Amino acid sequence: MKIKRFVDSNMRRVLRQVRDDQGPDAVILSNRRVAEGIEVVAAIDYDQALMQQALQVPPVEDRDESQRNEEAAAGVHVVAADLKPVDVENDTDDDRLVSLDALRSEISDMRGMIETQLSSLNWERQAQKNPARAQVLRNLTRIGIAPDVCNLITDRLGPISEPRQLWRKPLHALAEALPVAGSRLLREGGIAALIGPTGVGKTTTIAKIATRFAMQHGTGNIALVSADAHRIGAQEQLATYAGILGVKVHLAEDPGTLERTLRSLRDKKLVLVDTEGCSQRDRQMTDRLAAYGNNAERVHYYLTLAATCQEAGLDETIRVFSNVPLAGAIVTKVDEAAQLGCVISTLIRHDLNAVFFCDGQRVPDDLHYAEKKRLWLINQAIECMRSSAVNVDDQTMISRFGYAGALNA
Ligand SMILES: Nc1nc2c(ncn2[C@@H]2O[C@H](COP(=O)(O)OP(=O)(O)O)[C@@H](O)[C@H]2O)c(=O)[nH]1
Ligand SMILES: [Mg+2]
Repeated sequence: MKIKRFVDSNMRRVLRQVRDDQGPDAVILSNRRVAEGIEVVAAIDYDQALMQQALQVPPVEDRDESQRNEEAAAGVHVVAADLKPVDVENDTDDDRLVSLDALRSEISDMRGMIETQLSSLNWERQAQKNPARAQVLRNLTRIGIAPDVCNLITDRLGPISEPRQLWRKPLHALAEALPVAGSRLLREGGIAALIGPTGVGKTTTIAKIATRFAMQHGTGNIALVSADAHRIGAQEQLATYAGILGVKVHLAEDPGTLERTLRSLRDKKLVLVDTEGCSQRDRQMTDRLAAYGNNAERVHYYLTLAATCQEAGLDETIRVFSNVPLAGAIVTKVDEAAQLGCVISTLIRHDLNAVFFCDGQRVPDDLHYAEKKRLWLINQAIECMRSSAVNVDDQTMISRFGYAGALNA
């Protein structure tokens, strides 16, 4: 005889555990309420006479009818015990909450199962109806493009007449959909502030832009401003780059000082403002930046996004900085990203113009005009896919594109 103890917060689940573990011939020897929920002791290869003799317990017929029904429904035999059925009358509120929670989670499990099955059917139907479209969605998913953007791109494609278009057409459509803008910053100058979370490469990019500009217009026309009031290290980093270039760094610790500083620098062709690198969750910082935006001088704000970031992080950065008027985005760390689909999807979804792409730490070589590098970025995305050997299986496609929205209606 093999005896085992089972515990769960829910009677039906604990009985299911017994049946799964010990099979239909399992017998229940006892049940009782314990701190973790309901405890059931069950056995297989059971000798009834021997056990009853040992326990001196009433036979199974003496027990509550509903209890017997529940056990019968679960497919287990109860032969003996100090069996006390769950006492609904005397249940405490806590007990009822536990069973309500259990019921809710069971309903949610069932709903999940139905959704998965409908999604699977839905995806199969789509794939049968339009196999080329399904393959294009799979290809775009392999480079990390988000489902909403995949759908947007496939909706723009005409009919696909030969297999090689399964890659070519969507990649061209993706490059076309990528919002980019030319920047006059390097040619004509202006006042530019780089904003974004800590560590994305703002200071490094300022050094790249300043160096490029200096190569064409000389260093006398450039000023660098540090609006990073809190981190000495950040100011030092900018000062180091400024020292190499031979230009001065001006400190502006609050909006008032910044405005005065910018006014005093009116004769400079290019003024680059390095802002505080704080967490993108820091609302105070973006409010301060928005206040900078109110000053009389015309400051162009560029949101700096690291291509290494996950999509949720990129979306959150854009949302948090949405109270600052943006002139465009600078995408850094293209060289380090495992997948470029995230940043490409984010730019398309928010219709945010990329102005520069950066693909390394070298100043100024690794700074590129986004306008001229759309196809290059898409090619880089393909390279990332090849080197990371991403596998997009049916399950991924079902969960991304087969979702049975009807259930939510
Ligand atoms: N690989 C790579 N590293 C970069 C790039 N841009 C910046 N970095 C590095 O990222 C780190 C943080 O850069 P930093 O300019 O200090 O970021 P900030 O906090 O936004 O000012 C530094 O080690 C930079 O050298 C890039 O395009 N590619
Ligand atoms: Mg910095």
